Formats: sequence, structure tokens, C-alpha cells
Amino acid sequence: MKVVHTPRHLLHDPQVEYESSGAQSPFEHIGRAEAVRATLQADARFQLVEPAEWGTAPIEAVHNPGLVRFLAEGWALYTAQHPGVREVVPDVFALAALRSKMTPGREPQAIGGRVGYWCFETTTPLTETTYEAARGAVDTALSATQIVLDGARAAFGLCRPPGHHATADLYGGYCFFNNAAIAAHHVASTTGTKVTVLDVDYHHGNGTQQIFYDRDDVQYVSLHGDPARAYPYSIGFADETGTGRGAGCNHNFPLPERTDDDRWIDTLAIACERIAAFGPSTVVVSLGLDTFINDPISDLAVTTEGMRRSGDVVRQLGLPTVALLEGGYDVAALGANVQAWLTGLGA
Ligand code: OKP
Ligand code: ZN
Repeated sequence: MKVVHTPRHLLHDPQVEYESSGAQSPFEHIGRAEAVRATLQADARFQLVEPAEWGTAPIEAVHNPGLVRFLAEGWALYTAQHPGVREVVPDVFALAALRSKMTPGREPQAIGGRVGYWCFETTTPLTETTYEAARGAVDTALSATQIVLDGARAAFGLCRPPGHHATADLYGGYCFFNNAAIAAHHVASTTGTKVTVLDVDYHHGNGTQQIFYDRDDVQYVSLHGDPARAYPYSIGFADETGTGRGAGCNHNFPLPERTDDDRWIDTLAIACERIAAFGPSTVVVSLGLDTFINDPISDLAVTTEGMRRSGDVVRQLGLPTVALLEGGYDVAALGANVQAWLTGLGA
């Protein structure tokens, strides 16, 4: 199986994130992708290839061009006003409810206001070269997708930073551009066929759900920790099923704490029945490995063998599949967990 990887992810290397009302060392760090690369490089079944350059057009087909522009220029503008800042983080959020009863808001002119207009939370620092890394992750996703469009049964994009929390207009949740949504839209728009995004990350992919919520050509199917207790808290409930033309095309499977391999696999099998009923040409997997039993920020109990079985369940759909890395924070086990999942998928 081909694995798309670029060292450009090293350009996103924040030293601090703000979570639970405190500063901490980031969970989403360069060591994650390096661990996955090392494991796959040492396994002869995988061939590492570099992505092509895809430019901003496929990004702006999914995201607000204003978001792209902010991520490209925001760090320099902010640090010109606040010299010495390394990680830019919002402190004022332009929440829609601030303007209830009024006309919709517009992008603030002041850079301090712009950060909280395009970002929804505090754990996603913007550094001097974050934009280049985020562009590299999109290129990785699109090149892995192209390998599948060219006829491969499966491919893996070693995306970092991850993507599934980024909405059309907002970054956050360690995510800047929604790699999986950009890939899925690319397939749907260039082939005119239906696509499914299957999200197996522990966290609900609120961004992907939002981007496709009113569309009937891209189905979103997610298994995740119940938002009643798990990030992103306000989205990912089972009664969110799509709107307008997209009614019935969104499927959420919130799961309880300590969900084990058997329950996870049973739920994934039901999710795959919904995918088969939708009839997509292609499946894009948002491959988070933070459902792992020892993950430091999650509370499910899937084992490495459960990862292999998960890939096997998806393989049995018999559809061309592009898997893109999302989360997974037990770095010691991350390479083996990706390897197991891709082995199940048919590496
Ligand atoms: C990104 B991905 C919980 C805070 C969670 C952000 C988590 C982003 C996860 N106290 N912080 O889905 O793995
Ligand atoms: Zn996650």
C-alpha cells in the first residue's frame, strides 16, 4: 500500500496549548507523525511517496477563502503587534450569539479580533510556519486520494496536522484545514459520484459533519465518544441526521466510556451497513487511533487487535478506500495501531 508523507508537518511544532484553564505541552506534536512514518517505513508492505502540490483551489472549494487568508497571514500580523509571541491563540471569540437580533457579523479589522473570528477554541496554536504544515497535510490527503482514483484499492495519507474538527469557516481542535472533507469533495466534484466519510476518531468530526450536512452526495458516518462527556461537546449526537437534500445522510454513533473491541466492531458493522445502503464510489476514512485503550486523552478501550479488525470490517465493503490520519496520542503505540488498521484494510 502506498503511504503519502511529507516532512512539511515538522513546520507545525507548537510548544504550548491552553486546555482545562491551563497551559500544557501539546498532545498533538511532531513525534506522532514521526512514529507512524518510522513504523510503516520499516514494513516492506508500505511504500512511502511524497505528495504533489495541489494549491489552494481544492481548499477553497470547501473552506471560506477568508479562513485560508487568515491562516496564511495571521501569525505575522499578530506578532507585529505582540513581539515575542510564538504561539498565537485567541482570547476573544466572535460567537454568533453576541449579535443575536442583529445583522450577521463581519470579519473584525483588528488582528486580535480576527483570531477569535476564525478559531473556535484554545488548543490549536498558530505558529510562524503552521500554514505551510497545514497545506502539506492537504496535499498529502489529495495525493493519497489520487492514488485511489487512479485505481489502487487503498492508500494512506499520513496527514498532520489533523483535519476533522475544522469547519467551512473555523479552525480548532488541533485542525486547520479539513483534510478528509477536502479529499471527499474532490472525489465527489471531479467524478460526479457519491462519497462516504467514515470517521473512526474518538472525537466527533464536527467540521466534516458541518461541511456536508446539507449535501446528498457526501455521506458522513461517525463513531465517537458521546458528546455528552467528550469533546467537541456540542455536536455529534445521534439525532443529527442532516438537513435539506442532506436529510438522512449523516449518521452519528455516540459510544459510552470503556467501549471494548466487540462493541466497537459491532457498531462499526452497523455503520458499514449504512455506507453500503448509500452506495458510494469511494470511502474516505478519518483514521483516528485515539479510541485506543491507553490513549491519554480518551476513554474507549479498543486494542491493537481491534484496530486490525476495524480495518478488516471496512475492507469487506469492497470499496476503494483512502485512509487519512486524524488523532491518536499514545505515541508509543501509534505506529503499531496504524499498521494494524491498514493490515486489516489489506496493506
Ligand atoms: C483532535 B482529534 C478535552 C479537550 C480536548 C482538543 C482535542 C482535539 C482532538 N478536555 N482538546 O479529534 O484527535
Ligand atoms: Zn480525536
